[in-house]
Amino acid sequence: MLQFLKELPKVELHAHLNGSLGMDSLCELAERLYGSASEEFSQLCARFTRFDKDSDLDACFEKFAFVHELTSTEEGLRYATELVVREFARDNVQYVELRTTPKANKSYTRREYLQHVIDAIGEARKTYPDILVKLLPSINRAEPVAVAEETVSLALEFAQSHPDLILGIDLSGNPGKGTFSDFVPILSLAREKGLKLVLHCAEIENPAEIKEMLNFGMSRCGHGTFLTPEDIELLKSRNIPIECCLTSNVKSGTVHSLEEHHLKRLMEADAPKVICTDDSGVFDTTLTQEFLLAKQTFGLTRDQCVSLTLEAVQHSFATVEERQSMATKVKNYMDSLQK
Ligand code: 6MZ
Repeated sequence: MLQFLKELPKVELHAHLNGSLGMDSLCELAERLYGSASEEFSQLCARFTRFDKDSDLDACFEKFAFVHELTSTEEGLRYATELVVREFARDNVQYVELRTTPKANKSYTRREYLQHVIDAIGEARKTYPDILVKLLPSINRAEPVAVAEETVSLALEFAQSHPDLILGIDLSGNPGKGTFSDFVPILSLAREKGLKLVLHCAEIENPAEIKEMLNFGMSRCGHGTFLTPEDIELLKSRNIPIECCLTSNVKSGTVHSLEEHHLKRLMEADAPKVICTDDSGVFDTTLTQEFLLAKQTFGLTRDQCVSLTLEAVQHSFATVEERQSMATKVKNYMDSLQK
């Protein structure tokens, strides 16, 4: 099954750029930036200790801050982007929608941040032509609304110049911080102007906010851990998929164990769902591994893994032609196994 899943041309719809750098990539990045003999390099490696079971969401947000230090220069950001594309390509992911929060610091503005990521994706695709990459700029809900307004404005501008790359806006960030309603006007504007919306919703227990988000609507729902059976029925009736990130939820402590993961309830309810990594680097996983866990925990069959992949194809923001081509790759793979 591992080999089958590894070779399956997979589709990743929920991946944060700075969370998707695995240990090897982080070391490679640190080495490139500081040189392996430097004090900075040894200090960085020592700080990047692996997550343990007691980790919680706040601890994982500290880990992002660490990765952000490595991507705080143009060189670091560009190389990190290329490494992330490489990681997904090596896991035989044929399509990935990367999300990232444009940042401003002494090396770059938010506009330059996006430009560097776009350029680096272009470079990476030359080396890894088999993977199709799309970009969803993220709003960090812990930051002021003015930042979100700049992000949406940049996303709209870059969507004009790169209509095949920038497809939507993600709302993410520490779910315990910020207030969803503050972002409603800017998210509404983004949607009116044609950007798709993917919202982190129900990652923590907050019934009032969950209702507000569901009323507002979204193209896909990130996590959905604390959705009620009624909420799930509502999403099902609107054909809105829930992006399930098993390892992320367990390691960040929002779900107690794999066995208790809501993927089971979604399967029982026959609700739309996709399997995703979230932060494959920070949580030390791959999309192959997430499918394997779903198989080991809930007994997913090969056919169900293929159906979930085709479900992800349909819920991606790719064009009709791109989706057809993705589905064909899956079909060809399955046909090749019959021979
Ligand atoms: C909410 C998350 C997240 O944007 O710097 N992010 N937001 N819940 C999660 N579950 C664990 N995982 C990642 O990638 C890292 C950023 O993505 C968001 C956080 O804002 C994090 O800082 P970028 O590329």
